[in-house]
Amino acid sequence: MHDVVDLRSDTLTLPTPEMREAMARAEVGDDVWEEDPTVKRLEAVAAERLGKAAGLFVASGTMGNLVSVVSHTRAGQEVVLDLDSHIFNYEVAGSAVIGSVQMRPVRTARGFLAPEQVREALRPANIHVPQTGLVCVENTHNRHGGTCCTPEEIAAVAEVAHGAGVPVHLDGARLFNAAVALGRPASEFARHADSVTFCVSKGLGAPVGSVVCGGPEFVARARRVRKMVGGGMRQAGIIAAAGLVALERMVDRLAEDHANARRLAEGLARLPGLRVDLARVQTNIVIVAVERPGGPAAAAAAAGELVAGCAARKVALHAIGPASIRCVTHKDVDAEDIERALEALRELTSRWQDKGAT
Ligand code: TLP
Repeated sequence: MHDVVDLRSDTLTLPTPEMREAMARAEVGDDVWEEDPTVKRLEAVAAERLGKAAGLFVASGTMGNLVSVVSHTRAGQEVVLDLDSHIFNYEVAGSAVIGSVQMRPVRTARGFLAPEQVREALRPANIHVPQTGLVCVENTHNRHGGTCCTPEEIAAVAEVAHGAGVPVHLDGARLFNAAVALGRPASEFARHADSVTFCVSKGLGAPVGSVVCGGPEFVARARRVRKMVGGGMRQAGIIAAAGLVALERMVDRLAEDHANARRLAEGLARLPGLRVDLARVQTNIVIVAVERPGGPAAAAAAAGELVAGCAARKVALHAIGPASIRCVTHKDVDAEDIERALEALRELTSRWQDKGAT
């Protein structure tokens, strides 16, 4: 049980005592000179887990995706990706600013491009059109509620992209959630992608950082781009040490977060005025739609009231749309906390019973 039940994001997880100890003891050097042994170890362990030749420690998932896009593409090329993807929506258009690439967002049913959609989006060799430089896939998918795609689905997309000589980048910020949920090693998801970013700072609990993995030439290019965007960190072993603990100790326990998300989703689905698509609750994210008679404005007002009412009860939620709330479970939310969150929402929505709950 925690003072505040913080369901806003798994980025809010705090480092474990073991991480803090590893940070205090970390052997360090200047990582721009490639002399930090702890960073090198994290990069090697990460690459091995993903079955890739090399890894690169970066400051964030956003930086990992940015250096990947820029390393794979040339200015003026186009990047094919899902309309709801994190790269397209929440990375401040960094790839457009730094990489001078154009995004080609495609609307998908579950957040995952189908091979036919990739085939349709690939540009022909025509003097008028931009050339396709990269295809991006996100797993688990954030805006679609932590849904997973299988290694086979990634393979099918990659087959089309590679057939046209186009590389594939996997935004695997929460790749280990997908691996645990589907019971498949992370390397199976990574196998068909040319590069993968995953975060140690989300459900895995480290305070800072992500690792980009790929082939040696790609990682050498990505290292230069990381330096260009100011991501060359010096004695970064201090934070990489926590990343190693995250990778070595925190992966299997993600199953607890998934069980808590399911408990929360099932409880929320029973409350009046709330709709949860239980089939989409596959990992640690629950998306709740607020539905009220009176249309979108009434639903948005009700969602705002719920978030504020929960905050007053020390339950922190995050609105991701006018009438849509996201709850993310993580290591600092336990089963008792889930009950407290449900209790707060039960109390708040019970007022709607007599007002024609949908
Ligand atoms: N997502 C954050 C916010 O930016 C929305 C969150 O709270 O979920 N890819 C995916 C799929 C992500 O969900 C995120 C973070 C990132 C990349 C970026 O990672 P950071 O925050 O480390 O830059």
